[in-house]
Amino acid sequence: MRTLKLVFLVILTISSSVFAEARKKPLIGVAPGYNGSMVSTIGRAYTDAIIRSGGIPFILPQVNNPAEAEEIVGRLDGVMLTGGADLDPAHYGESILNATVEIDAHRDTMDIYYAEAALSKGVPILAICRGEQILNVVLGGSLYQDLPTQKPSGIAHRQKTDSRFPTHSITVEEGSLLNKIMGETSLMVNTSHHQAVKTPSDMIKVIAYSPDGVVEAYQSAIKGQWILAVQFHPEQLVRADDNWLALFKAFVKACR
Ligand SMILES: [Mn+2]
Repeated sequence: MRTLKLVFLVILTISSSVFAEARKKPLIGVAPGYNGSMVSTIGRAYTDAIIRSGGIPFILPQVNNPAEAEEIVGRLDGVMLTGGADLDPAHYGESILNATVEIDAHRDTMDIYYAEAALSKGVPILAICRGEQILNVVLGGSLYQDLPTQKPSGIAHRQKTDSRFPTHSITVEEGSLLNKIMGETSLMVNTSHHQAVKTPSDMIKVIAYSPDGVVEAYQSAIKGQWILAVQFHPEQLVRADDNWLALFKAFVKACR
């Protein structure tokens, strides 16, 4: 009888720890911006979206070299690259086009370390706005430096209205990751970007455009790593429209 009790206890302990492991929320690195080179800042909307979707956000610290970024990402289940200033065009072999290009060299360095670490570790990546742009550049693509002069159109890609609400449409490729997640081939999105993908990297597959032909989303062209990159700001849209939670939930699920 005592042996039976003991066996039962052992089974109970093992199974409960197995289930606890399965329930563990994924830990997701979130790339912040910087106020100088000593202070990190992150918009709450990014971390809220991860929390609401069942993940635990971890604000990526400033590091001194790629090895430190690799070590940190090695402990994480996913990486989210976020919005911010323009990229230095030197990263895709161009010089600064005009005075509208406002770069942040320190942020470029940190984002490139973390993007490369996330690619080498193969963890799921959700790249938003500037994150979408820098990931394309890290993978060998290029950008429009100043969208209004290099690709003028009737669409203002820097909306002046509340970022929680959409202002332009996008067409989404049937069968793409974004189509599967949102269940639509046409979506209304917000827009707050100065730059955009010009030459897509060979490693990515563009899956959404705005009506004026600007790249608004892409996924990995190679099977194996979960990558979704969007030019719009779902972390703001989700504050007003719960439907957008599906995007973050799909990311968090991929990170499990
Ligand atoms: Mn746009």
